[in-house]
Amino acid sequence: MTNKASFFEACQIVAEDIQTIEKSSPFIIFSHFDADGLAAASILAATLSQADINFQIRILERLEYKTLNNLKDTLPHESTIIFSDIGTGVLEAFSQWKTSQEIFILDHHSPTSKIELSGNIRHLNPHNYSINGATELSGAGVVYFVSIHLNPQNKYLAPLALIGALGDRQDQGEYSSVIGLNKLIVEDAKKLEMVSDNVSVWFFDRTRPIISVLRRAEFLGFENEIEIRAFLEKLEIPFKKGDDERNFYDLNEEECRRLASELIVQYNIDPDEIYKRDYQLIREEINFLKDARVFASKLNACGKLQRHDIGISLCLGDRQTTLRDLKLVENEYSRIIAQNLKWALSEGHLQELTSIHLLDGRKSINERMIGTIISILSSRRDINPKPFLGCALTASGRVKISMRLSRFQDQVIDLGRLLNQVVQDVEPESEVGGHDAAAGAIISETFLDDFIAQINHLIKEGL
Ligand SMILES: [Mn+2]
Repeated sequence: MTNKASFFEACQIVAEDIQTIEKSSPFIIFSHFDADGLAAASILAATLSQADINFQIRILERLEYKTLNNLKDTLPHESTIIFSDIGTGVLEAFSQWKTSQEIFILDHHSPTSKIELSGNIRHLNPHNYSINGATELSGAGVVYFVSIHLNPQNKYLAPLALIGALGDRQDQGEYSSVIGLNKLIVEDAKKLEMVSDNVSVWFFDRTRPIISVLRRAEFLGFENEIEIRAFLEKLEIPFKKGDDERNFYDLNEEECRRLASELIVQYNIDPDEIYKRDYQLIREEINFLKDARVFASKLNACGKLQRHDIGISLCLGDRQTTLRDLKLVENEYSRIIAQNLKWALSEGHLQELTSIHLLDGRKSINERMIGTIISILSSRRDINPKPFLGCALTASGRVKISMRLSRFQDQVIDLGRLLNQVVQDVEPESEVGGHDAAAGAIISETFLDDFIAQINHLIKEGL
């Protein structure tokens, strides 16, 4: 049997188990707080409602051994518990969970070791079928395949599974296409005429005025709006329509092509940064939500500001009060980003060490924001291209480390591996996660200086 077929067989078994379980008390869903986790929780919510199963949703920022151990005692004995986009990281804690509860772990994070679980704890993860959960299927995708095995009519949830994959940056194929099982999800959505996927000139949030779209694309390196206006004038691309600003979608095909080729030829921008597979949610009535990547970014903002309720209502289709609430979330999110960036770029807060940039945000930046802030810094052309390391304090008094490669550096470094290696040396019991270009860890504050020194040293030595 192919990997795919055995994975689907496992989805089928999970679906049957969910169907046959005694449903005397509501299911309890624990999901992750990022876009993928919120999309996964929403697919579960839609699936269980349709099957007349009562449920509650709880969103977690992370699932540590301690969190899971505390949870154990608070959950009703007869409940069924689903973990989505979360759980694989603490399989060992699950293996010690002696319980009669029915537990489902539907995750795509990479398991660190093979662990035997008792029969009432099921762990469904593409990695166990040689399917790469980092690039080929997200948490929402795993839940989606269970959902359609429960009821094939649930294929209308495919756009949410795609949003989850994009939220986890799984668009790593040619022209930023999704690959692997994610592609089957796109096919399902296309058959239902819910998604289109043409390759086109792509910038973030094209419903905004052209100038502001280009200004926000930090990697283009425009210094200010005057420069962008001059650029557009030279190309004879009008940025006004009467008194109104034209938005990016107003550009015709020819104008898009002219703009792209100028950026590629004269500004040396990599074509892969400009041409992308454009996943459009055709049935979406709200313009700015039609771009699935933008949709994912909105969910992400909801997660970061702990307004999971808004994210989930958005996924479930509420376009009334949710839109108003979303606006408030976005304003607040932009305000926090602007404030943090201003802080990072003032008075030497961003320090340049021999081989990394260090942003010590322990006193100023929230743990949920540190990754976002260094991601933005890492796409700026005006900062020397080196890896970025940011840190912030967690609620439990530990230090969250986030690392990103600069968008402009040539040196290839697997940051996930690097962090793992240093953690093994410094504090082996810490949590680490991530891949080549983005990775993170949570460590004790006592080890922080050591940790940074080692990373700086290892990169200098070429690892
Ligand atoms: Mn995920």
